[in-house]
Amino acid sequence: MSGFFEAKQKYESLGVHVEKALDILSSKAISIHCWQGDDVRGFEQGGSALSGGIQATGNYPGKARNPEELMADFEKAISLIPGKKKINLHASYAVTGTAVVERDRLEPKHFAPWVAFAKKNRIGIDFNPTFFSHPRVKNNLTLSSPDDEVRNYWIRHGIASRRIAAYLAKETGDMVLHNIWIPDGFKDIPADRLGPRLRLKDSLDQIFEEKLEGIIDCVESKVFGIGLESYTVGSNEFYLSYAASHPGVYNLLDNGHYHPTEMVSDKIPSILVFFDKLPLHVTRAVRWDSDHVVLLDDELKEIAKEIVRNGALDKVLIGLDFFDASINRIAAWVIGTRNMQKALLFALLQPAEKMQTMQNEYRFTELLMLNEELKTYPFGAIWDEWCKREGVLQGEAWFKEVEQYEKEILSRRK
Ligand code: RNT
Ligand code: ZN
Repeated sequence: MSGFFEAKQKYESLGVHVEKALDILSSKAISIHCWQGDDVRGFEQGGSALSGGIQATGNYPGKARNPEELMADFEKAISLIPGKKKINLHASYAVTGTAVVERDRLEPKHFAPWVAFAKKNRIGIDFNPTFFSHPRVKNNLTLSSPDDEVRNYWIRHGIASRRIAAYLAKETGDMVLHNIWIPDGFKDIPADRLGPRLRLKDSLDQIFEEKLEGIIDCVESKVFGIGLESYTVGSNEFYLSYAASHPGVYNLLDNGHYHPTEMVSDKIPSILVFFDKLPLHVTRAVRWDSDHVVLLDDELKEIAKEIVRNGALDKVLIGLDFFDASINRIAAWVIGTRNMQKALLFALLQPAEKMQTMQNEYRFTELLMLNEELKTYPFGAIWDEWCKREGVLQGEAWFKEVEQYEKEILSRRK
């Protein structure tokens, strides 16, 4: 006996509909980023050194070195992850064979193998243009560059990427989130803070000009990057204002991209007041935007609660964004994704209405009490049951499979 029935009764005595919670959880897709599998290197000429103010630290052996390896590793990971999944790709993961293809010349055909992969695994795709780790990034500037040649190159990359995203949508029959993040910024105090932002606005306007079917456009802000500590062109105010004034463009929240005491969980309901979609990059920042593997910590639970209790599971597009190169990368995917799902389940098992009533009736003591009591409710038994129903290994049993895979496959990669 797993204790599921007792656990279910306990939640039901609070008015929580457990079966409904499990059904909802099964239908919510989590977009898993391909770039945890190879430390954000991509496939261009065997992979590029990561730049743009982000860093994957560590040197754990066995990272994927080519499309075949990355696809195999990803398949291994998703076989251990319950529920609905998508794969999130970057343009730098184009499959071009031996040909060197400039980023502004990328075409849908370079992603045909990913379409086949998605169809085979019955998952959707999300897509990102790659504005970093490339010689055409001059002085850490792309879409805001004062150099027209540089700026136009990256505008063309953005345009090409949206067309690829539309192709992926058509092929998979699923909406594709197209997310623009650029590294642009300065290490030291800039002489001009407005000019780069005016140029970025103009670049975005050009990129978004073409009307395309099947894609959801979004822009991702940031507070600072490594080596770009003093100024970020695409700041929070910039992109939120851009999205608010450009219907069809949404503002993506990455919870590693704010000051440490600013909480994305509190930003979610603010944005939901004004937007019908809200894309997320869920990550874990340790002292800086370090992109550690997502844990089932208080903020993750709070993020999930804000999605669930506001009835926003269809509006909030959950994507993951972490890259730890110091541990087994398949385990990183499995741990991080399962934690996101655990947080959603934890939220789905809350008597949300009851608690909202307590707030509205000023019963704050009772609310605090219930919040704390819920923390020791038999959540694990419900989670295990869901894993069982989804046909994936429960508890820590999945790790044996990763160890086996490491022994047989990853350890042979040199
Ligand atoms: C960087 C952003 C961005 C990247 C990925 C690889 O700070 O979070 O989303 O992590 O696109
Ligand atoms: Zn991100």
